[in-house]
Amino acid sequence: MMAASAAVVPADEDGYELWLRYRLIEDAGVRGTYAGALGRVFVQGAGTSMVLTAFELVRGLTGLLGAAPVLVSAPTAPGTLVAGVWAESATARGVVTAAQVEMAGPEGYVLASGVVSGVPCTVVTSLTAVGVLRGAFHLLRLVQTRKPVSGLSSVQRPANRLRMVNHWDNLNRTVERGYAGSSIFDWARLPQTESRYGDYARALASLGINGTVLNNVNASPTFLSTAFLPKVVALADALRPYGVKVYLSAYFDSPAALDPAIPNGDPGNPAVQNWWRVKANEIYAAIPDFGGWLVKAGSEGQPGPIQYGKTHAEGANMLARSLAPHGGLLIYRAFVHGGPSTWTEDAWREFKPQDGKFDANVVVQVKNGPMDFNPREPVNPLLGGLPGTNSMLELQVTQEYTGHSTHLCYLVPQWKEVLDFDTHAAGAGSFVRDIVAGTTFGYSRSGLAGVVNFGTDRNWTGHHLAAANTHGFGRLAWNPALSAQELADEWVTMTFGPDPQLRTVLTSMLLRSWQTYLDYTEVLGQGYLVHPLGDHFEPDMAQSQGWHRSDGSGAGFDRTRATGSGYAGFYAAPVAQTFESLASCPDELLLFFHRVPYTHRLRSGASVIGHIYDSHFAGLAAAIGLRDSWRSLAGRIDARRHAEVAQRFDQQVLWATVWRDHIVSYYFKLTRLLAGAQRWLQVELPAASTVLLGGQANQVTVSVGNATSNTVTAPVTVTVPGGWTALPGQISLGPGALGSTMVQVTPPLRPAAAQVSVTVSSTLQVLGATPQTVMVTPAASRCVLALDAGTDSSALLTGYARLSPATAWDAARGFGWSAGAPQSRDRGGDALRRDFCNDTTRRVLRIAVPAGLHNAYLLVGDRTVRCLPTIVTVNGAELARSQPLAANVFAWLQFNLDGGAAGRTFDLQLSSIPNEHWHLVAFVLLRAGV
Ligand code: GCV
Repeated sequence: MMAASAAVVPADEDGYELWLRYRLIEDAGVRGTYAGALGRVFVQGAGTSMVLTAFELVRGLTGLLGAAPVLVSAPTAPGTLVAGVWAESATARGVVTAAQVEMAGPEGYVLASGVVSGVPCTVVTSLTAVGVLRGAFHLLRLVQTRKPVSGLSSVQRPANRLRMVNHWDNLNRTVERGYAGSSIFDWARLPQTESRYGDYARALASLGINGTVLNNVNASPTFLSTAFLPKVVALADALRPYGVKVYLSAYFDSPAALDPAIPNGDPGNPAVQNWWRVKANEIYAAIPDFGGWLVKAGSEGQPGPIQYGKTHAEGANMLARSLAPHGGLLIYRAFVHGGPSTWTEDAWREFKPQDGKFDANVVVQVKNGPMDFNPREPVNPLLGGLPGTNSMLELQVTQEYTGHSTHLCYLVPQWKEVLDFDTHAAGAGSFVRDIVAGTTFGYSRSGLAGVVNFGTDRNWTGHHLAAANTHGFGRLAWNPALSAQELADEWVTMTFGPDPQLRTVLTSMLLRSWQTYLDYTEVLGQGYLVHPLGDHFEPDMAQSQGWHRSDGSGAGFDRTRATGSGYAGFYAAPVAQTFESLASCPDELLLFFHRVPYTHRLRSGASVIGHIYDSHFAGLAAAIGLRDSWRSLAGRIDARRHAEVAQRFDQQVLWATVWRDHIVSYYFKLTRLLAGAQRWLQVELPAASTVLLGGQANQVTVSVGNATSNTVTAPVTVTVPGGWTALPGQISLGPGALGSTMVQVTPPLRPAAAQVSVTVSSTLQVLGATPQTVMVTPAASRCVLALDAGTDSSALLTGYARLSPATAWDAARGFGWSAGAPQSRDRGGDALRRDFCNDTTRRVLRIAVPAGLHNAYLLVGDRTVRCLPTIVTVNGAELARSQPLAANVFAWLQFNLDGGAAGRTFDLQLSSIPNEHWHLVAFVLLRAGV
């Protein structure tokens, strides 16, 4: 049942339908076969979920078959599709036995072909209406993927009881680690609902997801306020018919935050316990099937029981007891960590001693790895390490460390490795998939949670191909036995159609994308190679050194029991031994567990350093291969989606180059070893050289490395934007040598963020030559006012005046804060961008502007954290507003200030969106026309 490859380019699509696309089956014969089996629809059973079932079947079949199915009230003609709750459908009972439907359970369903009163029928049935709805989606999936619908006898019972998505969505609609626009939940407009909520629910229901946590685990207490409850009720009502329960993330100290009479969140305080009981009663009165609370406690600034001298079990149980009378769950995260040296040990040390002490309605939610969601980590030893505690697995669908919505990184192969990992926790065959399904230790509640990647972008996930991860997560939560190949092919076919060439190419792209990402970003399991506090997108080996530990004398972090942190010993004996021993530790996790010399040989025969170099060159080549494969699909995919994804692949190749160059150059600088198949030159603009003074010549240092076995003498050139001038430098470096040279760059006076690239004019390949952003700020001598904002003591840019929180308005000085001091931060780095003033409250910067028209420029950004808008208003009029900026991206805002005939002062009010920080890095005033 294959369709012919696309002869005409399909019509443009925006991706909104996700995998629920029901395009006409082109082959008339195939279409006829399906129409013959499913052309008549008989829905039996009452309630909203059954109405939705009928709606979905009609919608799907109409699209696929090109004609609406005939709705019938009895199976009197062959080819009737019967969808009914088993107890309410005599027809279903005629085909499906009680034993079958019981086997599927209340959440599952049965698809069966049979004959009723001589009439051949296809039956979708379940003990519940929601089960029938899920079955309807399954049946449509069969048609979408051109699978047979005859001879069906399929009992579908979910492997996991909890199949949840977690939103890290905030009150102001920002999304922590979200890369697809804003939060889909419009809290300001709720309880007014919108059609997108229904479409969201359909998408979840089609995968069998049965729970959603609506808000970020870094939770605002407001979500539990009484005033907020109607909003949650509205969403619960919208999602209920689709079988999706709502849960809320709860702030541990909510009682103190919401009730002025309660001093803290101490679980031992009866007033606190009572507050939670009353809160649970209030919520359940409004939402009788409310799922429960998810809690991040004692982690990354969130309060928790330890600060009150209580254990995690005591804290969790106190909360759980308020939910228990209502059948609610308390999901308690095990993500706790201290600094880099004990990071991987902390969760084990805090949770392992508590095993068996948690109440029955507590589920401990454990991330797949012990660090965070790095591209590769060993399986978290708490999975299998808590036999006496209900546990569930937390995966990250949103691509925090795996390329945001820029890189294609299909995570199902990674998740399969986790699910299929044998922990040996209860002897051989103790797979993670069975532990979280609850069967290994007899958990009463357990399952999977995925930090989801949905946002307000029209296609939900930013990158069209990122929806493959959403789909794969949901399907694995239902059935972890599905293979990555099956899931990739299913998603591709549902999302882009059944063209065989397209399916082959795109499925293969998905399946190799994680390994490709690992090859250009990762180093033998080291974990963090990004700035630990930042956006987790760009490489930053220097800032993550405490985590990866590689230095000139060796690579890796010793986590053995014998000589290291002892982490390897947390696993069950055979696994612990495998990781402990250098001889048996898998190479892909080598540097997570061991510290070795760079000359250490891997199983491939390559040295560690040779592997680091070669795998990163190969990774970039593979990323280019992904881009080329996508380009080869032009004409087989609608032009709009093809072009949008093609743009992302261009970016991916650019960033893969940045990653390769960063990692390879870093290790060459550390080791000066030549190894592997590649030889190259490397150039680098040290951070200080990426700030240029406008309107004057800058002597810029360029570092150069010669990773070849010959002496290299060559000019070092700079490509600059129009209106700039640049004079080259020259290097002469022996084999394996590092050196530097100066180039001269003169940008125009005006502030700008501009792209330059530095390279060595040589036939050798040059790493570090991709264009990079330099910041131009006017030479202070040419400015009316030049302020470097930040802390009281950090370095200042030459000639710039300090603007710190302590700089109160002073008429003689002509600038300063006029009503309350802001905060400041120092992130380290170059003098200009290292530090800034900031606040979540509006602050006023008063500026004396001399007579005449002036251009004001304000630099915003943060080296480590992304920035939401900084808004400048004067007398209520908005003069400038920055776009949201990724970490380490800076932008100049510009507006005019007219000093009139005699000069005047302006009060610049600085603010952001609610609860977010504005940023001020520098302020410059130039006379207009200069
Ligand atoms: C929700 C990491 C992420 C944080 C996230 C945290 C968590 O630290 O970078 O953004 O916060 O994990 O899972 O709680």
